[in-house]
Amino acid sequence: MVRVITYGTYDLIHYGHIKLLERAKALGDYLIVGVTSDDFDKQRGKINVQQSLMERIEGVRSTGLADEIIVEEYEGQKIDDIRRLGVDIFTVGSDWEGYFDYLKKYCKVIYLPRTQGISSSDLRSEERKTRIGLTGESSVLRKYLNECTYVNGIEVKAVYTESIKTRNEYKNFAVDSYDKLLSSVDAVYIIANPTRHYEYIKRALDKGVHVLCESPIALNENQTRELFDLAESKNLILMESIKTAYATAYNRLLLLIKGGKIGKVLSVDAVCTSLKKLNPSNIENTWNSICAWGPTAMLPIFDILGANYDDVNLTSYYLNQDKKFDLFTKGDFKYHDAVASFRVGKGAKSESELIVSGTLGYVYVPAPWWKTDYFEIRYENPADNKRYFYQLDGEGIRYELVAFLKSIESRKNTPYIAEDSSIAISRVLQKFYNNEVKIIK
Ligand code: C2G
Repeated sequence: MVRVITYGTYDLIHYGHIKLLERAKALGDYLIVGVTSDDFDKQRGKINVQQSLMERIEGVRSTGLADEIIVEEYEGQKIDDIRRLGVDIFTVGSDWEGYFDYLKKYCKVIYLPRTQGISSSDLRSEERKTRIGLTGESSVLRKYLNECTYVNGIEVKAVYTESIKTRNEYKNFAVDSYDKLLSSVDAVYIIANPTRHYEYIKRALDKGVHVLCESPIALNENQTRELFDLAESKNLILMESIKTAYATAYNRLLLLIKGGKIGKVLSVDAVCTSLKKLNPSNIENTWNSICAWGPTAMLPIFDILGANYDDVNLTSYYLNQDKKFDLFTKGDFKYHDAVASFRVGKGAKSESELIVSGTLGYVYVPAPWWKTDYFEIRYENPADNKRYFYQLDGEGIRYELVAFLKSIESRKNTPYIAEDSSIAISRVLQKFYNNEVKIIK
């Protein structure tokens, strides 16, 4: 019996895939199809896959051509599979010509002519692309402009920045008013001065435009609640942008903690510092420490312990007497059965790590933990320590944009940042701006 194997994503299965499977089947007597896992696709840069692994497996099964279906999860698995499953022939479409010649040591390798004129990515982007606008006063806009190119189904239509100088950098995208931008897009990404976010978001939602806004959404709890209610009433998406939430490693450490790997969590301690040269003459347009880093630092606290803390105390070291710009802020949370802290600073430097302490062990994420691809779970006996690595491309921005697009298409808010967390972040910021803060200086 001649055993044949082939692999693929098989997203939105189409006749190109089916013709490949038919010819693969005809090469032997038994056909094994390896369908790629979501993680493996992400690792190899396929971030636009529309269907889940199970839907894609079901698609392959429905052709009736596969005698066996397995999941491809890691680089190099093909060699394992060929040896383990006694495969005689490996085959794949000619778009991979030469790429798998290394398998000739283990079995026959045949490249079958690819079917012209159809591909999953064409099917994906056949639907009207979501027109997105970018607005704000930050170099991060350039990053988003670049990251949008990785996301199928998104088209950048307009960029609005208040400063003419920055606007000129975005030549063919630049528009000279925010209203003009809103009238030409379906969705907008906002990274303005935090004091302006509420107004920018409200104007977008009032115009029926979906919103992805750099955290904080607003500087007080009521405004954040009001904006989420407004979005819901208009069947629009309002999504908070904290890139860390979309990093695979961060999401995996949350799952391991929730699965009890370190026992009961007693403390979450996050540090985010980045010493920046501050320009005192432009300080009102500069993000202070608690806005620039507070949401990121608070995210793991609320993701792991929830947003219903009993109390929070803030201690800040201010730039000057007006107490609006903190160079450094420490936040201490008390929960009914745990504690948490964050330390953030644009005028201070510390070890920017994340440590989650539990009754069985702890999670250690090295600096810069907020864009990490690596973490450890450590125990009393170092021999039991475990290390995890998950590739992160583009600091998580492209995954965030894919999540935003999927939320718009499904009209369901992203599960990555709970609305309660967004509201709790605004509540803490409200405490800061109400000067309910102990002062270092
Ligand atoms: N295919 C084809 N004609 C098309 C589209 C795809 O013959 N119009 C073939 C591909 O060459 C591949 C299979 O169908 O052999 C599945 O294609 P994809 O789902 O796009 O997956 P891909 O990432 O190309 O799979 O490690 C091997 C790769 O996973 C190959």
